[in-house]
Amino acid sequence: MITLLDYGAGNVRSVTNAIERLGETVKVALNGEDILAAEKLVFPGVGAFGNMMQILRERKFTDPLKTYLQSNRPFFGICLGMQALFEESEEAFGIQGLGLFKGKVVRFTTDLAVPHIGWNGINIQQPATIFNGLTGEEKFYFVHSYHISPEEDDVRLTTTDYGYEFVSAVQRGNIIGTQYHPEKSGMAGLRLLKNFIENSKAVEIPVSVTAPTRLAKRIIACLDVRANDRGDLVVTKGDQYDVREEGEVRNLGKPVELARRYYEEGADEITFLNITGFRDFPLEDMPMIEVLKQTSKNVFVPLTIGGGIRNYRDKNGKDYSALEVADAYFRSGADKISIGSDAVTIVEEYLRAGKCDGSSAIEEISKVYGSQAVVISIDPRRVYVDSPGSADQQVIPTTIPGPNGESYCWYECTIRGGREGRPVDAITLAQVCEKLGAGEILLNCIDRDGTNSGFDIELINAVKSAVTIPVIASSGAGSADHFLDVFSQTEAESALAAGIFHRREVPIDAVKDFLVDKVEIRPNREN
Ligand code: 1PR
Repeated sequence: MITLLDYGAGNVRSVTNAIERLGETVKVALNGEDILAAEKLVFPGVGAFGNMMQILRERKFTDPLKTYLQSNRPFFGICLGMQALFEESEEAFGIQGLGLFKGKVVRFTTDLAVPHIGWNGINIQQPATIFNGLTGEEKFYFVHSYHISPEEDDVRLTTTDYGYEFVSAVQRGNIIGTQYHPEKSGMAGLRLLKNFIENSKAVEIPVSVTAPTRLAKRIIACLDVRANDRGDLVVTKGDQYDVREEGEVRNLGKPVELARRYYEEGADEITFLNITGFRDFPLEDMPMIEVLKQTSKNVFVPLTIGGGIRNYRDKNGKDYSALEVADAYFRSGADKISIGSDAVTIVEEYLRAGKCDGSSAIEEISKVYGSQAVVISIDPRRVYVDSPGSADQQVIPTTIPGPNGESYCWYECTIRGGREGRPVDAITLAQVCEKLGAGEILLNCIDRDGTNSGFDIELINAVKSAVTIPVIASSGAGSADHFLDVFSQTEAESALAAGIFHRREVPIDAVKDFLVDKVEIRPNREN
């Protein structure tokens, strides 16, 4: 039996699912006695260091945890669960960690996008049974803005490169911590967990330090989900956001089945968008929560969910915060939430008031779950203008002339699934959202959506160069070449597609086969 430390703000469902998939049972530690009684303890952490330590203290978990760790019984700390083992973190000055390891947690200082999100490699620094059965060449899923900086060299288990080399896992005796998420790292991650569960004593994988590791460009499958006219929840797909064909909502499959197929074909991430979320309330729309729960049982890569994440008042006058909606999604298996329409409203308010007060959904959710868990989904549409000065918005030159030969444009943000245009432009929206604490931009493009005509490279370059957080290029993929275009002509960290995957026009594994040796990717299929 594995004891799982759930302090309330992490996605423990994925870890539980992964452990159960490996045939082991999970008991959640509800109090200090449960921690002290554990035989093997897993501590998954997602969120923010200060919030985590505060909850651990409030629940009186810290002393039992220290006692457990000192007894050298098997412990696996994941991400924040590893960072907690250190003395302190730059993420929360003045708040003490558990202090088992000397050193602190520091913010990335690199020109690359922060958070460091995606699949990166490891260089193994000391022999460890945890890597039995692996080659050391695998990539694992990372998502963090802070990394550990241990003072003692002998605890370094693996290192990873992102702008510079940092320690990505530690080990001392039976205590192991990884910055990467084994529960989100496909078969390689499951193997790590299996070795931990079985307390594997077989051959130890030797030290393998090859070349600097490289972050892979991610290929993301997106599933737009809504109820069709008969009330069945289906994956649909729009043509410039129009999801109806001959009056009927297009039905391209069942969400849970499709997500599993994409995982097996090698998707690096799966995104679900509840496309009627702007009008429905997710906590009443339980099918989406169920979709997440079911998907996370079989899909061991990151899951993002969007649609309807905002403050809400139900018909009885009861108020729910966007944070509560996000809580429900995280607890159902989501790793990131994506905010669309509400982000536009938040940014408009910010621009009007000239400041933020910490109460927006972006600020509240990123404070609890960390900025890496907050994606902003932008649904922009081109507006052509004659000259840079003819609009108040951020205007860019374009090589694709407008209907009247215009050679400039700006990107109008929309809400309610593209139904309503707003005066704020996509570049400004991305910049303000980053300031408020968003960790990633999902950059759609209504003009390209469903057209198979390729990504809007000009839009992606304009937004990517205006922010320091990762950008997901979306809309328009029609061939494997389009992925090469977006990765060679922009700095986008990942590319998302829907239609070509749903229709099997170009499956994910075909995209990856095409990109091998041209772009750094995670090549493995998951079956
Ligand atoms: O506004 O917070 O409730 O979130 C609603 C979410 O639903 C937003 O993220 C918005 O992008 C999405 N959405 C709303 N209506 C539609 C629609 O299509 N009618 N889907 C919609 C947007 C966009 C993409 C799509 C790519 C790739 N889908 O993510 O998957 O364009 O498509 P392609 O490869 O086939 O070209 P809120």
